[in-house]
Amino acid sequence: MPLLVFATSNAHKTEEVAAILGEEWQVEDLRAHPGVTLDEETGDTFEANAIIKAVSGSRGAPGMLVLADDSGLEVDALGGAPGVRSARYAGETANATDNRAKLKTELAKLPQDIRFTGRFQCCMVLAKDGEVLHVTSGSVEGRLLTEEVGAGGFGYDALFIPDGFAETFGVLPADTKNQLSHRARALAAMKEQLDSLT
Ligand code: ITT
Repeated sequence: MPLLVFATSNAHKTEEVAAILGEEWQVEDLRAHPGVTLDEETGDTFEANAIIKAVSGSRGAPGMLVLADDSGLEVDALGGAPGVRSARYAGETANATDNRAKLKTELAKLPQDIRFTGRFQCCMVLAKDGEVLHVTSGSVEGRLLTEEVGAGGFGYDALFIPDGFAETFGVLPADTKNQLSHRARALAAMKEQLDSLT
């Protein structure tokens, strides 16, 4: 089974990527590669930050295929926020609970008669030995709730209902999320490239 080093500290992302790739790839994240350090995410776009993570990660894991994911939530009524700052929306040391609380606070300041449309975005970058091999992206449109529903998933999942469904990613089964999410779509495009390398 070929090995893919996933340059993330977010175990939820790893769980999703491993489930989507299935038996064909062995996915190991930074927990299995504690010596690999990633450069700071200083980019203004998902792509710029995914490139930073993939390139720096691949320099620390010579000869290995390294994948990075930069992702986040865009809310139209908030001008696209939290966007690339999704992981740090409530502050540099914020956790997911803090970030959801901040989002609920911001949404509560707006007129409540509008539908809060938005999307999850994901950019994935594959790199080896400091060189970018391939870049893909994916998104999933939906709407935001002002109160959490469901305990599944992670991050903003309990506040997001994907278009075509009546329940949040916090309620929908992981299998369903993994068929239609931003991450699933970016990874489906990346899979062709991965398969061509084995
Ligand atoms: P790494 O940088 O180590 O990969 P991270 O969680 O900091 O982990 P990002 O910088 O890409 O990753 O930030 C992504 C944030 O966007 C994440 O922390 C969540 O708040 C949110 N997010 C991304 N994908 C999500 C998903 O599928 N469900 C819910 N929230 C998501």
